[in-house]
Amino acid sequence: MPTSAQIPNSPLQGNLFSALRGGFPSDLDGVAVETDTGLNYSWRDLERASAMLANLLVSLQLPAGARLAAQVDKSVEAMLLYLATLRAGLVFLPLNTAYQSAEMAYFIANAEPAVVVCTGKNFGWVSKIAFKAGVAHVFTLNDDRTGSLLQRATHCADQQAVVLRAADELAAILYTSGTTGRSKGAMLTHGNLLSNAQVLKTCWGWRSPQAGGDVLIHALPIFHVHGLFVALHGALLNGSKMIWLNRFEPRLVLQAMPRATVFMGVPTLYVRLLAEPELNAQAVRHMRLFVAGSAPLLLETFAQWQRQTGHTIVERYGMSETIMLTSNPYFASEGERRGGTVGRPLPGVRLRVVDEAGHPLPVDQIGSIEVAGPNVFKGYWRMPEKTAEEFSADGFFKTGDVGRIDATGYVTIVGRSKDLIISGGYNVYPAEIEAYINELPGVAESAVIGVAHADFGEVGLALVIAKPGAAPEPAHILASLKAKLANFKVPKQCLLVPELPRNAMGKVQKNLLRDQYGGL
Ligand code: MCA
Ligand code: AMP
Repeated sequence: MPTSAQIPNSPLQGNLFSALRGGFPSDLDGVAVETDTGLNYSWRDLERASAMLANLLVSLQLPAGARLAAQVDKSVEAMLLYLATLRAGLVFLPLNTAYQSAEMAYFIANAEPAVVVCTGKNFGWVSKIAFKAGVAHVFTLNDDRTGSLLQRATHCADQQAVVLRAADELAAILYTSGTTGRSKGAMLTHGNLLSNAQVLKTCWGWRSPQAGGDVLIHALPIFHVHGLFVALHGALLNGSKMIWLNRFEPRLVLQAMPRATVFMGVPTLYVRLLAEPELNAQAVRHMRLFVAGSAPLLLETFAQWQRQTGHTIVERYGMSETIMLTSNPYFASEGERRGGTVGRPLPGVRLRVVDEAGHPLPVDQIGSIEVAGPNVFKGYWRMPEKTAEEFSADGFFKTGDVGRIDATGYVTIVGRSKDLIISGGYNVYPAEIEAYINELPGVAESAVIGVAHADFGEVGLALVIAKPGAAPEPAHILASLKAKLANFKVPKQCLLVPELPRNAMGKVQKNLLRDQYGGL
């Protein structure tokens, strides 16, 4: 892996969009994005359409730092909205399309966006929440290139002077749920995002268009770090074409592979691709790089991918608060790609493992992972105390992940100190689900734990104690949760139990529950 000194020294000053735009190839008429519905967007299209949308946003005359919240289905136009938000110097707040009204009401009240963009089908309830919270502008954007946002933007000029932003100004806020209380908005700056994108460009050997070029299969959602930043920034900064899938569909990915070179996915995507009989060395012959992350990649999946395709997946590790932290080497000269590990810290990232007192631990000892570097976020939105709690006295961010570093610098994540379930690459915080369950009639208390799942890696299991004399129906409990929460957060199973094991402090011992029910 290159050292920080070898990372290209592009200026970290300025608007991230300008740096991404600087990566576009000189021939702007070439294809930048090809969709599965047969549409082609040239680099000039990306430049012009993002300028038009940015001009629309600039015309709203919003103050610096104003937020634009988007809960829209994946589409090229949704990606252009992100680029336009950067261009206009506003702060992008992507929201998972699975979020329902209570979740949306919280994000909108907490972030106080000036602009909300939602789908036409959700306009009724989303605009109600937004207007009630004082949002001045609500637009719609659908994945078939319709909606008021595009209608309004068609009247705007297709050239725009990118609004200047300093490296430490906010580019995006990503909400990440907390182990206690409500979600926290991780504030990422233009500098955070650009420095990380530049490091990954070098580490993963992105091939410039002059050197044959790369083609990325973009199959991830664009409301989280993996799809929005790691995949998208990589392609744009390198001037690489994207084969754009609005939904992950294994057959479409397989069809795209003969024309592509790079694929990024959460482990569930690899598990589902492995189930395709056509996935073999011939199918991936044109590919050069497979990246996995967001959740632990099972050794079994890593090894089966090697056997079935002849390719070795590059597993990397990241967080919403830090973007990417470590990666297995891409170049053989920098070491082997080791399954079960997340590789070495990226250039510029300082990563240490500490004991409970915060003292760094020697090689191979297990402890809490802490990190520092240009990629580490600015803090949680309007939560200075929470921010202070999550940083050590000497400025390292406490990831909540537990791991070790071996003598060769490879990091292995062995668990989490935070009570978190990662299901199909989405984070689910048991505390949030338990709070909903505990409010249901007939429920005394509950505990939600993660259990192994062949497809999603991990899924939630709800263990519920009934109130004396009550007999709440597990199926009703799950149905009630489905009506209120994003679908991926709903536990896949619910069991009534007589008691929950507790330690001397009265805290539920989830490790014991995982031992007892983990095999379900
Ligand atoms: C869908 N379902 C899920 C999940 N997704 N259940 C648990 N976990 C999930 N992840 C459920 C739905 O509730 C629904 O259940 C049923 O599965 C089918 O839903 P559908 O939408 O059709 O599912 P799908 O399209 O097959 O989606 C599965 C998926 C998707 C493609 C794996 O979850 C996905 O795109 N995951 C990627 C997430 C991601 O990008 N993570 C990166 C975060 P029912 O019918 O009962 O309602 S960034 C990050 O973590 C850090 C920074 C990092 O390191 O990258
Ligand atoms: P998020 O807050 O959604 O960004 O999720 C970040 C969390 O995902 C990290 O703190 C890790 O627990 C987990 N994670 C990301 N990549 C990996 C990986 N390669 N292996 C294990 N866990 C991972």
